[in-house]
Amino acid sequence: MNTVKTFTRSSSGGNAFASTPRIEIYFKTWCPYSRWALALLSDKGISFKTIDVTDNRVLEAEMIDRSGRTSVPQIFIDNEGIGGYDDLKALDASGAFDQQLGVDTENTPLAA
Ligand SMILES: N[C@@H](CCC(=O)N[C@@H](CS)C(=O)NCC(=O)O)C(=O)O
Repeated sequence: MNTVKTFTRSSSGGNAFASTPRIEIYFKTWCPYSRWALALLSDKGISFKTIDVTDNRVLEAEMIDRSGRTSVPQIFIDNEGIGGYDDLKALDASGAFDQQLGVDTENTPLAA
């Protein structure tokens, strides 16, 4: 549920269809935490939905309703709120985010 089929690289080096999580981010243009979160997501090379709540009270209310928080950014993975930039950064640092994205982080060196 809440996943999209996408063509992605598999860890074996071939190509395979895999389910990637649906990522959404509510943000404000002037907020540095929002910019850092957007940059982190962009660096992953994944597609994600951006929701600009800078001057949009309706969408901001939706964000608060869904997340229970008033600060931006608010990030959702498969409809589940994970929090803001600090939370995304921690998830990424732990390797769990890449795992959810199906990214190979092993960096196995090539045999000589
Ligand atoms: N720890 C949060 C900090 C986010 C934050 O402080 N955002 C500011 C704007 S840059 C904000 O929304 N402040 C208003 C509030 O906290 O309600 C994160 O990493 O996302």
